[in-house]
Amino acid sequence: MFVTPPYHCGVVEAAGRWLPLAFVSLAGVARKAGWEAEIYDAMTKDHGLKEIEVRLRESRPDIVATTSSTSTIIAAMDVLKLAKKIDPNTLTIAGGVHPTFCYEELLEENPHTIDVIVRGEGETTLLELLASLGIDKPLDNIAGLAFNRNGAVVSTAEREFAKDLDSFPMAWDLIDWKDYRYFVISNSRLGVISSSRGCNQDCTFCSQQKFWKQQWRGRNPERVVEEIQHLRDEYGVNVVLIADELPTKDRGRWERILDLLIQRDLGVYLLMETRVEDIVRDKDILHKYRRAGIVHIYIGVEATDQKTLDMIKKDISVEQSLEAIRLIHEHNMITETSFVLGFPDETKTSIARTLKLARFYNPDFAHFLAITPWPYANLYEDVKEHIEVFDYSKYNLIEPIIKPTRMSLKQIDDAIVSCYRKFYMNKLNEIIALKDPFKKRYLINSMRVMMNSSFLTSKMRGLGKLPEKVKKVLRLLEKEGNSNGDGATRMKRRLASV
Ligand code: B12
Repeated sequence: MFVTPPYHCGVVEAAGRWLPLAFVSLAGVARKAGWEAEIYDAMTKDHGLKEIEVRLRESRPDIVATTSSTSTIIAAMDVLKLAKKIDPNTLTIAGGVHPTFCYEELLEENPHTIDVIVRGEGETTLLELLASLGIDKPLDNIAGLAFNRNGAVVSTAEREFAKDLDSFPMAWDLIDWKDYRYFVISNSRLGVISSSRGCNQDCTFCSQQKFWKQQWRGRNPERVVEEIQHLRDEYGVNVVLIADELPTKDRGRWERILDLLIQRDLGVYLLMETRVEDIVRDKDILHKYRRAGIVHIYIGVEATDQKTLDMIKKDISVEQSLEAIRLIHEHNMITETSFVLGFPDETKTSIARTLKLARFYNPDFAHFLAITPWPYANLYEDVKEHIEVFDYSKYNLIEPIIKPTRMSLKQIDDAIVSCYRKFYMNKLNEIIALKDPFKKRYLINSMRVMMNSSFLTSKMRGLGKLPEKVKKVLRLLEKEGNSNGDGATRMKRRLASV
């Protein structure tokens, strides 16, 4: 049984319910090794340890496997502890980015909880591990593992990356499809796919390029589009998140995916992330993005001054970011970006400058994130003296972890909320004036979703009466959306009275 850690911090899950893609290929692999597999997305079902215990007692799995990033590691360990409590003979497996890098610390601190850690890409390692059970093959010969033996941590050879990402037997039939929705688009069923793995960049705050060893592998465009079609035809999926770090890396491959999507006209909305320089590079084919179904692009702008961009090795220029946002808007797609706050030299003045520039860039959505030093990211060494929070469950990009020299953690926390508030208050008038009905509805729904996000509502409560005011404005906007063309001027007048 593959179980997601029951962890919530109220940000991304406010926008939808996202399926655990890693488990789809891992469960497929488990079946290939001759096991029966079950995917239990406790996080999405909002199940806590009590419900998980009931489900484990009902299913009585021989093996319980979980996945974890840094913020979810404590919740992941709780799941495995529970599995051991119910039946000490259950084999427990952990995988994902945090266990991959922090396997020594985890195995030392949880010797009776984790039996095996799968380091790095999971499919081939899991296949070999599962096939070895019961025939007493020593784990030492399986690359990509770590485990305790006689009180010492053993790690086996590095696992090489799979040559063919299209070869995994995806267990889509094990997904409980009714759970997955994107709240921004009504009547949606949300799928998640991966068209490539890896990133060749060197950004010091990120862990993904380290996880994938700065290598990038793309899937066959035909297979990617067939998969989207399969999800639509078989499970009614009409919105798909492309989970890749960098789907656009190979322009030829990417354009082929776009062309195939246009040809097949699947009627599926696509959400994706990429880098600003690829958007600028693709100026001449951006019209194909929208026609292929791409409606929402997240680009990591991260910082608004060149000095910080260079410091974090983002390898982009301020001008490129500005141009990328402009281009995406020109093609009627929605832009989302993040700005990272709380570097050691942060001051109130530098935050005010970031906010001002965020408004100048003017993406549809801006996130103001607290810089978070994953203990294995390159940034960690640069900032470790400034770390004041050591509880991993707070390593979620919203809770400040680093104390800048001239600001307190509380001041960073307040500044983040204040940036959100000021940025979005400005947005409302813009939304009213939008001409494109799809984009307008999308942004209105998103604003509502954001205001329902537990992260923002709980933090804003202490900072004035904004939520009530924004809710009122949104109600008015919604009314307008439903009334087929109540003019922008009339709406502006009404809004002014709020
Ligand atoms: C989709 C996604 C989500 C979904 C998760 C849905 C789900 N249940 O899986 C949602 C939207 C809920 C989400 C939330 C968050 N996310 Co997120 N998310 C992603 C994203 C974009 C894709 C993940 C994915 O599916 N990858 C594809 C699969 C195939 O790769 P994989 O997960 O790494 O799995 C492979 C291996 O790691 C390994 N493996 C993984 N698990 C296991 C388990 C076993 C048993 C085995 C054998 C192997 C194994 O094998 C897999 C196949 O090879 C990644 C970025 C990325 N591109 O990966 C960020 C990412 C994982 N998220 C991140 C963060 C920070 C968060 C949030 C804290 C953000 C927030 N403030 O809300 C929350 C945490 C909430 C939570 N409960 O998880 C960070 C984690 C950073 C870190 N080092 O800790 C990432 C890396 C983004 C980034 N660039 O920094 N996220």
